[in-house]
Amino acid sequence: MKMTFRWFGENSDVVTLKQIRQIPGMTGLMGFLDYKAAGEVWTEEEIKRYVDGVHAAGLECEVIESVNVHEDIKLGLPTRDDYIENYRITIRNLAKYGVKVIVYNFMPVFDWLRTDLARVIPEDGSNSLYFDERELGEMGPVEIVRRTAEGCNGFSLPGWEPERLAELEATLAQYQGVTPDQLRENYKYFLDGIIPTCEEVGVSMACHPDDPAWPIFGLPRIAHCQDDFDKILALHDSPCNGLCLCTGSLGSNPDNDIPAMIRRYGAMGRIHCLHIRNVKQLGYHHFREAAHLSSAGDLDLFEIVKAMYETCPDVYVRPDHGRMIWDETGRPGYGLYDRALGATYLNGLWEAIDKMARSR
Ligand code: CS2
Ligand code: MN
Repeated sequence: MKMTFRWFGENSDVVTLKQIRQIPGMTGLMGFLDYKAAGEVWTEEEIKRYVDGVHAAGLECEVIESVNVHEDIKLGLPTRDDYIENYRITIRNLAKYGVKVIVYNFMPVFDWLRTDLARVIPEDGSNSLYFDERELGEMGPVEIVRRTAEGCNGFSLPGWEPERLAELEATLAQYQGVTPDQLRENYKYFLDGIIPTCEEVGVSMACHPDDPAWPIFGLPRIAHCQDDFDKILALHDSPCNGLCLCTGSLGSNPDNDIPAMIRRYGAMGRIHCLHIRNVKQLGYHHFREAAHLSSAGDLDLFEIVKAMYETCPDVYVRPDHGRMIWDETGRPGYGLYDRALGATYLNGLWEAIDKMARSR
């Protein structure tokens, strides 16, 4: 397990590399250039600047997140070939600076979606990201986007680039009538276009699940359960076509057996990284994000780490979102303290599982 942290870059994150480096056991980042629009080439110069800064802080940068896929690719529009070519150039550029895994998603329009970015947890006064589908129905997509933009304390959130959101209604209209099978066909076209490049330069693609783990606003979503992942991996059969197994995203749906999924895809060599966090179920399609500790939510983190230990022990991991605790202010979901506690807890589970396995 290589413990990493999401960092948004020095102009965009209040958390510093020095702070990240001081978290026990932290080896590197899952890095991110948050100002890049979907479809743009990530140039060598900007990648070099980012990676050099990370290395200078004593951290690795072998995983990059959110190289976002342009909607034209997901929609299968004629312009997709240009965007796929840009994606290939970005893969090559990232590989030149030591990147081994790229985390992306194939969700139409939105990255993760919540109805409240700072819902107070009554038991202890901390707050966390929260979702209640009934609120979503009342708000509609445009209102939820406005609220998310207002609630994020002036920070950008992954996948919520302003230029994409400006065109929200038009983009939503383009998806009218697009079926899950059509989306999958477009996904295959994308993978067929990029995976040979990945194989050539030694980069693995890691598909992040839909979050929450079901369709929203009538949009097709094809990455939120085992059946979906089986289909995605079959779209282009290569070790470079893999997964970012996010326990919190998948865990929003209690039907997903996450340890079993880790075992299945870990044994196949198709998990390239994990995002680990806990979820507290509050009702049907209603949950909040919880502290990592198993007893704080509904996921069994011990079983999750054990499944990882047994099937994909060398994988990159990061604590996913955290709560806001100890009066910290910052980007919702991406504060320092709770994510650092999460990393420490995961390292503790790992040490215990490892020592127990060795002492047998
Ligand atoms: C991540 C996603 O931080 C997060 O919530 O789980 O934003 C993830 O990085 C993207 O979906 C990948 O494109
Ligand atoms: Mn995640």
